[in-house]
Amino acid sequence: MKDSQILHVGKPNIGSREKFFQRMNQIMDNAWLTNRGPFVIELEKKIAAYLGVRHFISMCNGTVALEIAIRAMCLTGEVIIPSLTFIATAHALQWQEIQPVFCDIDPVSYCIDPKEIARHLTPRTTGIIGVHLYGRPCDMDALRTVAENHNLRLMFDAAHAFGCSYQGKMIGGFGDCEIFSFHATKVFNTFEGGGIATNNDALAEKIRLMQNFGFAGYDNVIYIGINGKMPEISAAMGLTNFECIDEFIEINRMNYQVYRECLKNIKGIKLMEYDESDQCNWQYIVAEVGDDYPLKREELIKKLHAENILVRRYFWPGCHKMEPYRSYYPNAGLLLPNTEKISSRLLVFPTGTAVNQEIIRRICSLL
Ligand code: T4K
Repeated sequence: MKDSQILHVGKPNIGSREKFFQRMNQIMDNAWLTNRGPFVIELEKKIAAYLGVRHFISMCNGTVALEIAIRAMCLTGEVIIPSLTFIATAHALQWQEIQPVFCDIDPVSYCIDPKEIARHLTPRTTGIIGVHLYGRPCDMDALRTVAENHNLRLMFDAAHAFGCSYQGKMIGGFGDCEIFSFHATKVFNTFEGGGIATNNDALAEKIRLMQNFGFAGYDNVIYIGINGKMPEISAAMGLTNFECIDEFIEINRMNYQVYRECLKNIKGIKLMEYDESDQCNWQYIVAEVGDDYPLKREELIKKLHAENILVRRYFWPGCHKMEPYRSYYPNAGLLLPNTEKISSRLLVFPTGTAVNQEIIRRICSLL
């Protein structure tokens, strides 16, 4: 079986090769490969304008963006996050010896449930990281109220939410800052990459310094820093793909509609809905496999994989059941009933430019 015949979740969307190769040549001519070259600067400007934020600082990936944002915001002690997320959200804290405290999700939005946060607060709590899971926004108003009431900092892991909005405002401008991932599997990719969006000038300045080892000019280091820089080649890919972002999102939207139409009469398969009154990127096709479906989820996965349809279980079993958290907090699941139930049912299907109507109809007919 050739890999091209396998249907992956997360197959990259790739814009014009010609334009990308032109930019690659330009990089060679410039002999400027990294350290805030012209393509990085251009991409940052374009993304800041797209998100409607004062600052967008590109990064080498979303995980380092999270780590730097967490450090720049002086989060310490304990930070409340949902357990239903990619493991990077938790690891970015633990890597810095900050304890991720897992909070349950709302069963409809799959995002952190603001009503559940209070029970997790301790004198060591310093912040909340909401995750816009699958690009669907958290309940920002409720989260802001909880954060303000308890004097906590609030940031968002918006790794899935590039191109999405909340009540008409682009995601990127909420909380103290929001981080994005531009990994190959995302609706918009820079091979590897990501960034931090913020409207806070002082925070942006600190993030820029930390991303470059803490250098504030030649030979002058004023913070602990790391190397979080995006190279020019990634920015060239970003600029190329950014020219097609509307097209990629439109393809995702049409794919979603075909899935919706084909799945609507399949008992036991419930497709996750998006709020169409806001802008969505439609990047994840997520369904819950219910008890009334004739197969258990794992049996269904086996059958689909046998047909080379590599559906995924993002984000089963929840971070609290992965190491080291499973060992550190063996009873965390007791306060996470929605996370446990929903993660055991989720199934993510292929979408993006790699599929078309015919492929989607075939997948659904197998179901
Ligand atoms: N926060 C959240 C909420 C996130 O979801 C993520 C990343 C992050 C933070 C961290 O951002 P980064 O540091 O990654 O920028 C994949 C991605 O690697 C990861 O970026 C993403 N979330 C996560 C949801 O998915 P894996 O371990 O599932 O990747 P893998 O290798 O199994 O690939 C996924 C599928 O994509 C495969 O079926 C094959 C296909 N694929 C992948 C690549 C890289 C391709 O077809 N072509 C490719 O080039 O994590």
